[in-house]
Amino acid sequence: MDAPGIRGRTVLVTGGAGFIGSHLVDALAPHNEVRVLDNFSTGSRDHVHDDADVIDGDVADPVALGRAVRDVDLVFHLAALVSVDLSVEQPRRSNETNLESSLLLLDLARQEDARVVVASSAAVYGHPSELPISETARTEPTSPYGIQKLALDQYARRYAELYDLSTVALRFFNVYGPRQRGPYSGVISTFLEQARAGDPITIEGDGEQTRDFVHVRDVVRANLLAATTDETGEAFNVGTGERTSIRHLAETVRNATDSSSPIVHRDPRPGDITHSRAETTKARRRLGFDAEIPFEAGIRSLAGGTSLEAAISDGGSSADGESIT
Ligand code: UD2
Repeated sequence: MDAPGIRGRTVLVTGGAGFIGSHLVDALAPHNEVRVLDNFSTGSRDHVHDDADVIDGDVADPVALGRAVRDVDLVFHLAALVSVDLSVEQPRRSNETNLESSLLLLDLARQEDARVVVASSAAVYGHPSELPISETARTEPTSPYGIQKLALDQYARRYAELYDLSTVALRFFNVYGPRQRGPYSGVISTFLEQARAGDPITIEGDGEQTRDFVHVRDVVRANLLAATTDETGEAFNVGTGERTSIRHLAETVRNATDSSSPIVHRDPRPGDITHSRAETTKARRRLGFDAEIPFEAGIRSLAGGTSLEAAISDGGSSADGESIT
């Protein structure tokens, strides 16, 4: 995907070797000077576009961060310790990466007068007080990770007001797509791996819980829109507005991979969120963002090596209805 309207800029993508960041860099690199700051703890060099300048460093290192932000006019801040479990085990360590570094980044961006798009999360809502979840819903995070993302989200918005810094916070729902990997990568990549290996597909709990799965290509588009919108100082949900049950997901993955893996159940995850689904009106009206990749097509292309375009034109869209079964 190309980055319409973003040309000739000097752009920093923190976490640019990671799952979402590397796709964003691919969209920006053809027409911009792109710098990537990544410590390669979970990201991969193979996923970084050849034209990007790579700084191998940690966002928690003020020297590396200072170097990365110098002379940029746009920052996408995606670097984070994304493991919720790790944040529970080591809240201060994850706070250092997810919040303290982010605060320094916002201060450095002020010096450059750079726009900052920050990766917030549906984790800010905790157990939702309403469904679908609007941006004004109660925020009651259930983990240090969620608390850190909420603080970042609020800092970004307040920096717009207090210091006239152009910021946008994007609250990602359950993002999936190519290059998602590793132990914290989420249920879709876990199920795909299990199905491909012929291992049991393990549903935690009864599988009736639901999520709003949004394809990384849509998430990239939301980031690009955030880079140029006049609606700064705001937080936007980035989801599809649809819900998919984990049971339906397991069946879809099994079919898409032609796998004969059994679908099995184990204990529910303690404290699991039962339902999560984005209210998308604000993002549609004010950011011009509407998710375009239908869930079934997204899964089929991921599973089968078909291009997303082919999978979409093939049909099987769930865009006009909920894919819950
Ligand atoms: C997502 C985010 C997390 C945080 C959280 C906030 C991802 C990968 N994680 O966690 O960072 O923002 O939302 O609420 O997007 N499941 C199974 N079998 C498995 C793995 C998972 O049944 O092998 C279930 C799990 O119990 C849960 C659902 O699938 O009900 C989704 O799990 P997840 O870890 O992909 O994502 P989530 O929503 O817990």
